[in-house]
Amino acid sequence: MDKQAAERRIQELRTGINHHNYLYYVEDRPEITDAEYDLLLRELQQMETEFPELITADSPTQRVGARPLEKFSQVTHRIPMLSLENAFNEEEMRDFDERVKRFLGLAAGHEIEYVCEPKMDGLAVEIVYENGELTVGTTRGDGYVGEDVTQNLRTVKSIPLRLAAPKPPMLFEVRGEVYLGLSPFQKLNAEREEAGDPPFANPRNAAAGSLRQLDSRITARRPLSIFCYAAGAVEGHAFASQSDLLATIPRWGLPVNPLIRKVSGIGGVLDYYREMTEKRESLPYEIDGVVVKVDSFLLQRELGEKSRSPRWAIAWKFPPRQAVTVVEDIVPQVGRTGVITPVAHLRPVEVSGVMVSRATLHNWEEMEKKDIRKGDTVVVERAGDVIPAVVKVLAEKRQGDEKPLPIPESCPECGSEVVKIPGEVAVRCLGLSCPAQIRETIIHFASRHAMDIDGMGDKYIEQLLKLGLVKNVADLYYLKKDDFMRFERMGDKLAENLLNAIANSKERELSRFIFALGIRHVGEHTAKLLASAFGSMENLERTSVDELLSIREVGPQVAQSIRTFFHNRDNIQVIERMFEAGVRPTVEEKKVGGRFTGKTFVFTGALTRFTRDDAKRMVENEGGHAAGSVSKKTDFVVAGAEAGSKLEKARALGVTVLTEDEFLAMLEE
Ligand code: 3B9
Repeated sequence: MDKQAAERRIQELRTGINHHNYLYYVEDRPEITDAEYDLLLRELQQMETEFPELITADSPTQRVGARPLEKFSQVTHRIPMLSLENAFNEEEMRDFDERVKRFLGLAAGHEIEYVCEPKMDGLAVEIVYENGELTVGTTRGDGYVGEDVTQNLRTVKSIPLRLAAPKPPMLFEVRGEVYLGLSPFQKLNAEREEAGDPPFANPRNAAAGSLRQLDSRITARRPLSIFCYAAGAVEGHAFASQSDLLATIPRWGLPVNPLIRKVSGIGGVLDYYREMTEKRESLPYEIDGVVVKVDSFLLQRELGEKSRSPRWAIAWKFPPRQAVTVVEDIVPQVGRTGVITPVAHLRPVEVSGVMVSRATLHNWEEMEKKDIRKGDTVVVERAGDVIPAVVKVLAEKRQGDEKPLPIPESCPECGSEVVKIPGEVAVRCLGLSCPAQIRETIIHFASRHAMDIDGMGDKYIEQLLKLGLVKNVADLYYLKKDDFMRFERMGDKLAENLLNAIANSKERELSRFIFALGIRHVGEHTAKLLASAFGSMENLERTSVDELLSIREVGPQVAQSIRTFFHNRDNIQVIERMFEAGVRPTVEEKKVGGRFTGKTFVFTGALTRFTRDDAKRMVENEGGHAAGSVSKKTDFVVAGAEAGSKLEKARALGVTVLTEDEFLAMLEE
């Protein structure tokens, strides 16, 4: 290819990639699959290797910095990044509304226009665009001086390296919250525990830790996101109001939380707060309150600032999801990879509507640092995790007979040697045939996100092991009806259902199969990467460390772990036996030309004809997208019984509402 043709193709690729990035991160309705996106990026990378003189700083390939920094340099914010005053109840919120009106000389009955925003529990940052190009990114710091984390912010995929505006302003400083979603947070912590690194206490700390990495390659591996909510210095454009700002910046390619709404008066604020309190439980990220801002910038200017916070905004915090209870016991629990975790058995207590009776203490180092002992009275928190955590001990409640749990000298399940690897926090059982590890491996294999063997719960797996009917995952595929009939309380129908569920799992996607194997450091995401890069088990089994390392996002630790797994003859044999029993992992080919291409669905209410996971799969198989909340961009809302606010919103926006049967009929057309 000559240079001119290369230049054209490179430009085309960059425009395309930026467009798909925008559809994915700002509009939340991708039109191509991850694999197709990867292909575009790889072609661009290839071309830039061939024509290095054509590389520019805003090329989508230039997100990860060349080398780690020694330290972050300090940057003074042109306009201070203020903090927010807090309100903790309705009364304090009403006081705020009255203060605003009094200050502005408005009648008590006047209804101020407010913009209500979810308060993301993340890390405030500022990103500077000069003539449309991202030049500097900083943390908030103390509000006046922050740290230059440009290299790291560039790795956040939802942050555009160039504004999408045709005529971008000369200077645009945008502010927002960088956060880590709940599911990436849980995944990250699971990986860290497996690797023997201390887990993060909450998504906020994980986001902060990720953004403060001197090596941006580490940040790049953490799927951070951003929602923007304010501007700093702006030259060459004027915004009239907060709602004007928030309507404009998505058009420039910057993500804004779709739950933000303009409301009238304190009544509107109260409704919004109540709605978010409910929504909070089902959001894919943590919020810790709502932020209420006077919409008009004219009024904002009139109100001005107090010493560190504006008079025109307030954060109405949610009550913390904490409760006080007693640690009745601390029990060591052996996981799939042999890591032994201390788990607190608690006197059951309700934490904002959910009964909690167990809490993970993560590891001995954590437990000793917090000095948690059997018998202690503790504060438990249900934070960004399904598993509650112990926040702290109420030392003043000690009687004197509380006992710490020492590191076990041998595995509590198999008696094998236990090691604590220096530099790691994990305590591991070294037993190769530890029944706990085998049990957890099989439970993982059958679980919903792995082979999804419907109905095959922990209890059945424990019975299969106890009766000696299975010794590894391959044995599942050789079970007969009579084997199940040996269980207590087992009927014909149930046994047949279980056998069918096992048989149905034979044709799961390759990525699920790879994930199900439980290879250390290979989570769902890595399994998907491997499946699309190798396309078959045979290829994956034969691969080299170098070949693995050529995959973006696969580091040395992961590559080595995969090689070690397939180097083990027992593992290969187990896989072979599954294939002999008819297990045929399928290679996923999402349809681009599917009947739902470009369409967004939202499922709400009680579904009876299929599960939410099934629905998502059906939509994605047809090239569509299943979203969590209703917006202007939603094409269809499928409503089950007792559908609530989402259905209302759909009606208000004029979105087509379908019954479950109507949805299924669309698939058959
Ligand atoms: C001077 C959400 C958070 C948040 C502000 C937030 C934290 C802080 C803030 C940002 N979540 N919103 N908003 N959703 N966690 C309101 C404090 N704003 C500023 O820092 C700021 C500071 C300004 C403007 C914005 O100067 C002005 C310029 C023009 C008119 C008035 C003031």
